[in-house]
Amino acid sequence: MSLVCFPFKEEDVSVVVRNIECAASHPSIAGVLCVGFSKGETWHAIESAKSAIEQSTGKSVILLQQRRIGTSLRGGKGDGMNTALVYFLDNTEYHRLHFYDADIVSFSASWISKAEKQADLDYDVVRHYFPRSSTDAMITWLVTKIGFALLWPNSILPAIEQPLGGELLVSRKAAEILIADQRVRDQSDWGIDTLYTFVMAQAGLRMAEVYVPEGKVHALYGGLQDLRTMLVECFAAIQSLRNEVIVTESRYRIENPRPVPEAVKQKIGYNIEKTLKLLKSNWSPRQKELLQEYFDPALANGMLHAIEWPCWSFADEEAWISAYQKFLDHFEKGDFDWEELLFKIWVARVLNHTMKNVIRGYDAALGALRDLIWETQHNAAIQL
Ligand code: GDX
Repeated sequence: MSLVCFPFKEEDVSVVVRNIECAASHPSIAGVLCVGFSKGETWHAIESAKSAIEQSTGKSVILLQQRRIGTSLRGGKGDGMNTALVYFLDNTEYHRLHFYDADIVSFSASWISKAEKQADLDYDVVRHYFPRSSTDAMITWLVTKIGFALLWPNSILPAIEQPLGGELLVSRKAAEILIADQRVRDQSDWGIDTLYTFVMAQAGLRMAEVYVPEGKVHALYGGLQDLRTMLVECFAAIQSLRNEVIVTESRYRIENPRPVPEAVKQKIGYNIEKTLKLLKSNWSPRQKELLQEYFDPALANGMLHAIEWPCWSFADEEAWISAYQKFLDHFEKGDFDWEELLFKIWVARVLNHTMKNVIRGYDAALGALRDLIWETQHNAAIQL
């Protein structure tokens, strides 16, 4: 029997409670673990609903506040997920642990069944992937997948569809490997998904990806500003791993995707109007100096022009790969100017993708993203 963990902060309580009830009702699930950032409104709503769900399903609902497991980085989702790993390993009646974001409106029993069925074939890790809009997942595509392709082109990492996905199943073996790793325990922030995925590949775990055709419907972003902290923490996680090597092969299997639903194809993942203003915000003299000292002149000049008038044509695929390598060498997390430069250059890149590729339709946009990963991986591999 398995355990489901929902890490949560503050979310729509009706969605969270419904998801807990849905997981607890599943025949493969013996317990639902809710790991809260703090004892806020969502915590109290779960506390009130807990005994009714336990009575109606006959399963345990455990409510825990996340422990401070990392010591140096911001305490966030990483501490929440690692708290769940520790609980799972201490409670040996559970054989597998599932993670799901608590705010998924489209969550259903089939998400659990799919992962369980795949794990029955002796996979250590089963990850869910789903259709996404062509302007969604811009950290996944431009930061994580690019970083994996540049740094470990011959590993399975660039092939993983959604390496940052918060929906996955781990076996006891995978959980033991993850929590024994100091790098994982230290990654208490948004970088946790990167660390889990990286360590799974480095340890040669058997990994599968299952497809969820209905997609992940969840709380949406406004402007790209909402993603700034996640961007910085996900990039810093990749940067912290840049000198690592992967020598083991992992067994890897992926379920074929289905046609993408029209609603997903037509969705715009962020607010473009709000985002345009970000190009001219928060500039300091030092950011301009760093830009001119470290980055290609065409990109530096383009960014400086964008202070006067929103423009993005300079932030093409090639410019992003070149800038990414400069960031890998010089970026300093916690330094406001470096963080702002990473953020604004990424914003320009996302706008360039939107205006150049997305405008040509969903298939062209996804094709451009896939080509970028393929080319980057290929170029990095021949330079090894
Ligand atoms: N315990 C705990 N502590 N839970 C947290 C924290 C925290 O500090 N921060 C967020 N959560 C919960 C949140 O309530 C939700 O259930 C889940 O974690 C995901 O957070 P959300 O703000 O909805 O993240 P978002 O922007 O949807 O990103 C998620 O999907 C990304 C993706 O699929 O691309 C999240 O799982 C990312 O890690 C993932 O990269």
